Amino acid sequence: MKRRTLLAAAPALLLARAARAEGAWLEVLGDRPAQLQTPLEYLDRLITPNEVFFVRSHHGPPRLDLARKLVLTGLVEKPLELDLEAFKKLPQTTVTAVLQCAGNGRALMSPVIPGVQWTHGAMGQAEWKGVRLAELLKRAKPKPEGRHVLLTGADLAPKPSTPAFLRDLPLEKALDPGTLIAWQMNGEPLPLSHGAPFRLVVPGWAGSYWLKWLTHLEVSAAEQPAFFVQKAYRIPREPVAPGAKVTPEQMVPVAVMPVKSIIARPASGAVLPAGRQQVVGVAFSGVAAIRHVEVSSDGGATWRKAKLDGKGGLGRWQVFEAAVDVKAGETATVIARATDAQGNVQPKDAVWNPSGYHYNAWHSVTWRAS
Ligand SMILES: Nc1nc2c(c(=O)[nH]1)N[C@H]1C(S)=C(S)[C@@H](COP(=O)(O)O)O[C@H]1N2
Ligand SMILES: [Mo]
Repeated sequence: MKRRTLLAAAPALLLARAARAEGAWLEVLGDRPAQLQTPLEYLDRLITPNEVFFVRSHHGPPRLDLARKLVLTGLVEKPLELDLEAFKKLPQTTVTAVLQCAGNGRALMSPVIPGVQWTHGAMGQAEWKGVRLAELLKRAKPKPEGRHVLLTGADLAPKPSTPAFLRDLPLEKALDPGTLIAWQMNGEPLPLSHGAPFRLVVPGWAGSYWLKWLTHLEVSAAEQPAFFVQKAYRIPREPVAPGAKVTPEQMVPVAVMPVKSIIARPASGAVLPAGRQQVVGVAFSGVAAIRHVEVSSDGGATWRKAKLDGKGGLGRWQVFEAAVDVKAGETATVIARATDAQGNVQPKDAVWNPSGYHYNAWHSVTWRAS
């Protein structure tokens, strides 16, 4: 029996463990805690299966505790405390959205930047189900001074000197009808690695806002003062030269994801039969829906539109497809370039920044026809 078939016959829990432990479907970029990347070949479809969905965290998961409560306090008239059962009784909403780490593509920036060396696979799209954060806030009734929602998860820093992963969501984005507290991912209860029992879903914004293992939301007048808001996940407002000094005042939070597309297949370096090949990938923008994706076979001199599949929307990816003909013995290099409905065009080169965030340069693949 092939290993895939063997795994398919195993109970779900075993399957998840086997897939992760062997790294057969997720590329291991780090361990203690695990940093797992989705292989490029899976980024050719509207929904990324849970078993191959990238995993990233700073301190690793807490223990699985499905009885852990969700608390909403701070500047509110009526604090809330809910367990999963009570949470499931609130009005449920489903949102399809891209979760992408701000550091996706860091490995492709030059000069080299320290940090997890993600190439393309620190992103995935899932159908998230849960309760709108706006719905919870409506019940809790924020006081007029409330401007931020401070976020705490159950994952602990490994030692007291390491900062905890505390984050902040501006109240305006918390009230956005797309912002959810999810307990389901692709029709299944959230896996522990993706935040069980509760995680935040913030369509259009980078993964650092999608807090996992969520335990505490606190409405506050001031922004979260913690390390991971004030020092990390920031980018210079204006581009800076590598090595240049950047003052804290020049930095702004990494939030909205810029327009981007990547090609999932053919795989670069492949030798394929001569004739027609379909170039397939995904495209999205945190600003607006995708307007179109174009491909070029001549280094960007001329472009033609690819076909788009799936529903468009802010922070939601669509699959694109374009046929490319290559004669025997020739080598093809195909570039993809996405444009969103606000007119933002994916750039040839990404803007280098000290932490390697928001990489969105043109992606190309090269194959030879035999
Ligand atoms: N509690 C908690 N939530 C977290 C993190 C973390 O370290 N702790 N990492 C964030 C980052 S940086 C990313 S990119 C996403 C990754 O989500 P995933 O592992 O479900 O793909 O989770 C976010 N939520
Ligand atoms: Mo991230």
